[in-house]
Amino acid sequence: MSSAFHIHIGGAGVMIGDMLWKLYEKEHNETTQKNYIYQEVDGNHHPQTLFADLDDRMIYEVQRNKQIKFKKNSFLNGKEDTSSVYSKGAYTNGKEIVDEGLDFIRKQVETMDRLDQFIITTSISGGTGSGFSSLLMRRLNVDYGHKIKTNGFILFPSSDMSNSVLEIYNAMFSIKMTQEFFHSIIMFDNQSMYNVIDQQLDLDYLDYSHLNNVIAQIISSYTGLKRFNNISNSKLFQNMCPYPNLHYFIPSYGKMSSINDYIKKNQNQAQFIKYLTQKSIKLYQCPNNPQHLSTTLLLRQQEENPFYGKFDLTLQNLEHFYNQSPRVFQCTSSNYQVLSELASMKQTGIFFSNDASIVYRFRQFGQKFDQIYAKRAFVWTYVTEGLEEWEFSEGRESLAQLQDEYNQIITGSDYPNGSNLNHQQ
Ligand SMILES: Nc1nc2c(ncn2[C@@H]2O[C@H](COP(=O)(O)OP(=O)(O)OP(=O)(O)O)[C@@H](O)[C@H]2O)c(=O)[nH]1
Ligand SMILES: [Mg+2]
Repeated sequence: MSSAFHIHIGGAGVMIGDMLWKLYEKEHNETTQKNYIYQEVDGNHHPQTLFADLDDRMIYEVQRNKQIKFKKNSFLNGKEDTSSVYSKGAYTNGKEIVDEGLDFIRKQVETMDRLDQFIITTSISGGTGSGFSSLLMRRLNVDYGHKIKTNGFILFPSSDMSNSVLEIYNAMFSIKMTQEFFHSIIMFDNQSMYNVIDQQLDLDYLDYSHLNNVIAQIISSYTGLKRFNNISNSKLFQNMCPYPNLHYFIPSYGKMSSINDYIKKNQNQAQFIKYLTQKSIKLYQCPNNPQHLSTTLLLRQQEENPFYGKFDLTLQNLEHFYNQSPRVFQCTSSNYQVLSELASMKQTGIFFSNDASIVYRFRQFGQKFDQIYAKRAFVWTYVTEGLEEWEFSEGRESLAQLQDEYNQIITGSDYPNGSNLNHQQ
């Protein structure tokens, strides 16, 4: 029996983790493979996880929930957050607690059956989410190397929201970590999620809990393949990477409904797929058209739906590089909700795309960075906390290299229609 270990880092990462474990708790009775994420001691199930933050406020929020039997060594905090400075997370403040964190992970992992993956949630705009994640992931990589898959569900800076200078720097320093220490990255940004949720739900207000709920639902369906159905998910993302470095995925999720609007009618499957694959519900939005290198559809409902195995023309008609058909996974379980104003749907789906159109966002992100770095704004803030100045260009070069790799595929001879694509570079 394989197992997964969850690591939630920084304020946003910890709150996403909080939502996720609440959801797992709701799903507990239906979960057949409990050891995948829990350790069982005397009939109690203890989450195999680490919540790590440099201050204790969010951690304290998680600990308030006494229903879930977290272990003591699932919580790691320092004395003070980073005030949004990567280098405090990666060097000064982070250094004080990283060994303890690794020890907490090791002790838990030792009790697990056969660890096959780490699942990480974090926001790389934050100083802890970027800096401490980079430090911890580098150290984990030394200890666990390439034996264990590392899958990140990661918040990137939004494109239009007024990102602070520090958020842009933090995210730029993190690109290298996403390249070197992760096998797959599922990308989100708050603004895209706001848009998609607002489009699907008619709620009076939206806050972080709604955004975190969406990410939690996606992770839950992904681990649900194993937890409910004992289907291995460990190659799901790996099989979507034509090249190992191109491991960035855009998810779409639907449908959501508030309890008040819930209409109990079956959705037509073809329309449902069409809905899920439309551009406007991506949780990391790019203005240009999708350029799918590979895609996977993950559906969740109580009974397996044979329709998707036999007749997935809507999917096959999606334009793909390499003429590959999308793969379809079915997670058979109810769709639980933690937020009481949301309805538990009969069916939900996630459409994951390894979508080369993200180069647009990478380019935009690089330009923002260049503008602020040209003025050398706040460089001193990072340097006084142990960062070497060459790391600014190292981060930028990692991004440029990644852009190049995607560009080569889009314009390369690999794809006969490459030159006709609506690619903006
Ligand atoms: N989706 C979502 N975003 C959040 C949440 N909390 C904060 N954010 C956003 O995530 C970014 C990083 O914030 P945090 O995660 O709080 O920062 P951190 O990693 O703890 O880093 P420091 O506190 O600066 O040391 C900011 O842009 C916030 O707006 C959350 O619960 N959910
Ligand atoms: Mg914080």
